[in-house]
Amino acid sequence: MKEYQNLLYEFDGGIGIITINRPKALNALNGATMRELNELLDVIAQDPSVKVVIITGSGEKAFVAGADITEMQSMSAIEGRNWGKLGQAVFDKLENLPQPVIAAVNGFALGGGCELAMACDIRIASDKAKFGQPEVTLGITPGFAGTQRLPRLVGKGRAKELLFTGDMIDAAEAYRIGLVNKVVPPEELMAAAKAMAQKIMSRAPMAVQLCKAAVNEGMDMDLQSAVAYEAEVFGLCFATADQKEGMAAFVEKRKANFTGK
Ligand code: CO8
Repeated sequence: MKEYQNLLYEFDGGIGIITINRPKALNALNGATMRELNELLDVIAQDPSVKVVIITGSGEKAFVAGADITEMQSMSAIEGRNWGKLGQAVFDKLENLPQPVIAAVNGFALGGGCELAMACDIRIASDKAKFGQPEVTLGITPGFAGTQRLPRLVGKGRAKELLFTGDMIDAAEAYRIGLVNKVVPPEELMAAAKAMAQKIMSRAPMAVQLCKAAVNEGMDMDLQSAVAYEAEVFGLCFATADQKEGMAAFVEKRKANFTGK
């Protein structure tokens, strides 16, 4: 496995764990980190041994404290647009990775960090985590799809409040508004993320993958098209060995042994 400058990658029994690793800059996303993440996601997408991915930040303080402000400070309009497009493309790739992705949010998730967490399928936060989109305090809008994913997760009104004020919220409030799925003490964060990964891994892999595709594709369609898409996906499950196994196991009152076929 290739060594990265700004990322750590480990593989632990079916779980690929990506750590954004620039703790001195609170794991701020610079161009080099984003390009490495892009490359690593391509590797993971092609690796069937990775069943679930967890993304976290290095150190105790931050998940990711945003895009790297020192790098953005002198950007021209065109460079800013290209930087936004790169970030959007990488986060799109993450959102549509075949494997489920869990963000283990260990600290500040601000700006691009909140956007990174929102591009994951599920967010588990330490009770020390803080979330926000402080871009307006810097004279910019979010540029890695925060204006789009935040309202889809928490609703327009709450999203606009966070976007217009730039306020930070704590993990309890993030949970209350539906921005995170679960809040745990910091020392339990990785165990909680791995436990959820294990549970997902125990389910029929193709069915999980198709659920992800149905939600992601369907959310961008009108309801009628989306439910029609779901019917196709549902039908496809009946072509898998795991559907036969899952239903046979139920009828025979035993635990299913899924093979991902
Ligand atoms: N970029 C670069 N460096 C950073 C960043 C960042 N986003 N955040 C923190 N750092 C650095 C600090 O500069 C500091 O470096 P040094 O030790 O060399 O001075 C180090 O990390 C530690 O940070 P602090 O000393 O500030 O730590 P504090 O505990 O005092 O404060 C905070 C922690 C509150 C998280 C504070 O660091 C902070 O406010 N950071 C910036 C948060 C922010 O505004 N993030 C949003 C950035 S904009 C963005 O993400 C837009 C994404 C889309 C862009 C698309 C463009 C088209």
